[in-house]
Amino acid sequence: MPFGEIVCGSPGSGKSTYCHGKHQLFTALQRPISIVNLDPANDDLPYPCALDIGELIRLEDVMEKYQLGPNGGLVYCMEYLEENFDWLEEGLKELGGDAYVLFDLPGQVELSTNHGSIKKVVDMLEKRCGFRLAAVHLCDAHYITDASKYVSMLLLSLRAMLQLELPHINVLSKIDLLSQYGDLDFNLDFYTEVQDLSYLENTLVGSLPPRFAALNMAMISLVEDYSLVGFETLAVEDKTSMLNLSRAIDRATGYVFLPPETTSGPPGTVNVATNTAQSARPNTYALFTSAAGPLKGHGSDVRDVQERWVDEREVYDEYEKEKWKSESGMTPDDLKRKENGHSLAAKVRRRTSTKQADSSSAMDTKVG
Ligand SMILES: Nc1nc2c(ncn2[C@@H]2O[C@H](COP(=O)(O)OP(=O)(O)O)[C@@H](O)[C@H]2O)c(=O)[nH]1
Ligand SMILES: [Mg+2]
Repeated sequence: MPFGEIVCGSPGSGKSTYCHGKHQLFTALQRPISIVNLDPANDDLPYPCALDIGELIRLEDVMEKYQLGPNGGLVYCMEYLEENFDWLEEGLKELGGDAYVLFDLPGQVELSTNHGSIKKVVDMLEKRCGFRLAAVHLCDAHYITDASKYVSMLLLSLRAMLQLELPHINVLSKIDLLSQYGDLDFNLDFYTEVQDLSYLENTLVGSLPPRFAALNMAMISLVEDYSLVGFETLAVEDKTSMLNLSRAIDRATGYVFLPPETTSGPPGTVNVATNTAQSARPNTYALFTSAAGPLKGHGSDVRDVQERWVDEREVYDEYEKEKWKSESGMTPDDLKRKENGHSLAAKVRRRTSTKQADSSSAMDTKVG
């Protein structure tokens, strides 16, 4: 059975970066993963893409042909995708029945909160292609620094939950940048657990004209009535953060990862290669780490996240730098510089070989 994530959220919330990061992580873990880009505005894809909506329809062509702006063009593209779902279905079939697919959606939030096409595409993915899906809704953590922006983010998240009707994980992305925005009014768990929003009243009344404050309070009571919204956190370059989010998503979809037989499990894991008894359960470790029970370990609690990224960020950064250095002989910055150097060298090599090919074909033409 194929599994997948509908990755949605406002422009710049980190959707494509998250897909790229998850691709790197899962490839290292030998977990299956493919990415389908459904955002026609994504020109420069950072990740290897199994299917790209650009092969079906291009935003610039639509805007030019129908004289539409970018938003109208995107609505057209999504309606076109809905009408031509066969294209997506065929492409997904090629990924096989055990595929794990990330769908990178456009950032125009109305498409996942109001307009019907994405909802219909999601329904067809479930009903026609047999996908088990979760929605992963990324929200820039910057919004929690301002009470009224936080309220609008809550409303947006609630709207997406009600529209998509999927197991839903809201995520505060770029949590690593939070300490740059100054002190928060409350601890991080206040914002992620969305327990008692009435505490926001003082801030809202103090910072907004009375009518807007009243409007915000009305929205708060609506969010509280539904009692659905909560948040996970994400710092995409932090492995612990990515693993914890992945486990939360696995629990929502019911996905159980079976590590390949050749990988060595932690102590206590039944070794399938040598133990052929009927009762041997190859997935005991995977089952109990991902699909069952509350998340355990460092970083799984929001208070750990607060300590790592808000209260003691410099201390942890320094500690991790030292750890990297002692393990690999390089700091993360050195490693990044080295990787950039490699990709720059590869770019230069590509350029030179294209230039050589161009000049030799030009020569051929002249000779011909
Ligand atoms: N510091 C930090 N930056 C991030 C993170 N995720 C994304 N970004 C940056 O946010 C910007 C927008 O990300 P992008 O993936 O293009 O957003 P999208 O429009 O939602 O696809 C890029 O400059 C990313 O490098 C994160 O976890 N931490
Ligand atoms: Mg993007």
